[in-house]
Amino acid sequence: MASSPAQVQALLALPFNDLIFQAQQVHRQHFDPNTVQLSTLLSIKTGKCSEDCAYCSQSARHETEIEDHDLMPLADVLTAARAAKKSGASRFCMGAAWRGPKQKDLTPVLDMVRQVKAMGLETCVTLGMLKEGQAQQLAEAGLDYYNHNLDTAEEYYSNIVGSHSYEDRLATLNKVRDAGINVCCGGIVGMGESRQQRAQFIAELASLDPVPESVPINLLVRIPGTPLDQSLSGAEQVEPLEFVRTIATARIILPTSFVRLSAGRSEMSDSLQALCFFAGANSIFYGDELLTTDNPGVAKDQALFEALGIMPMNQMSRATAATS
Ligand code: SAM
Ligand code: DTB
Ligand code: SF4
Repeated sequence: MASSPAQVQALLALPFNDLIFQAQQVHRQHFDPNTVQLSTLLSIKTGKCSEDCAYCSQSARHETEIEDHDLMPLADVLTAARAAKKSGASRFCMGAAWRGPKQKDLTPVLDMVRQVKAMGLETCVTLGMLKEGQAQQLAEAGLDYYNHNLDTAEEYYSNIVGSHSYEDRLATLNKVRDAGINVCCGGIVGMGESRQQRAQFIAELASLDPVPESVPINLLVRIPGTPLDQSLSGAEQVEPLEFVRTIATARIILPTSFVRLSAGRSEMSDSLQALCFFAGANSIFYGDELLTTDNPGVAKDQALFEALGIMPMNQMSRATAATS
């Protein structure tokens, strides 16, 4: 649903109960309210990135405490994918800290996509900006989703990233779409943006045509050594209820998209996560790690699903397959 930033901002400002009620109604029109999609992440190439994204631990320009590594061997990726499948994930997302892949980088990733898909998992990669023809190669390898975030409102983007532009991000998203790959595109809340800019950001996501099938909403993980950790030091974190409002608003504005409660879950209570699911989040990153930071472990998430009566999406489809 294309909406103006003003309309989105009016939703964000509704009385909390009205907003959550509306989000839950929209959610129930399009999805099973007790089903959550699980994606497991693997950082297949970590650190030494040429870009200067102010939130990111992997920029070569920031002094952070991460363990850099070059592209992982295929066998190690497949071992991780097998474990993800065994734990109940339905999608395996491979992330590489590149401005964009060179052909010599892309060729081994195509093999990873083919072989992970052959295991019966959906595949997703996030490799940075794509050049002409690269999305087509990924599509031919059978890639299901490409993750490339707009991250924040266009007007705020240059406060966060200087080494590439918002237009560059849109150009890659267009290539992905034209190649027939599903789009995973969202952003980060809590980078010092205003509520008005959060509204603009959601309106910009909704103006993509067609809208992204998957929308990750990350809560900024403040990583020591990153410029944002320094500039926000002493500043309050985003109010938890403001984060829930953002999820609910994304659900209403993007009624048919999976809204993923993404980075930041390790610092959230079970109650806050439950509120996010009630507000319409229906996807998470599932596994012990995100790219370079912690995620709640599998056992913790399984206990939360049990407490909330949530059914992981792939288990549902397995159950359906078993009875048909
Ligand atoms: N290099 C590729 C790119 O920039 O698209 C792929 C990897 S990048 C790390 C993927 C996304 O992770 C970013 O667009 C951002 O939304 C999210 N992310 C990275 N660091 C984060 C942090 N500290 N807190 C929250 N989200 C983060
Ligand atoms: C997305 O929107 N969030 C994921 C995924 N896409 C690649 C990454 C979150 C990274 C959080 C910080 C880290 O672990 O380095
Ligand atoms: Fe590089 Fe992506 Fe991190 Fe930006 S977000 S520094 S492009 S890995």
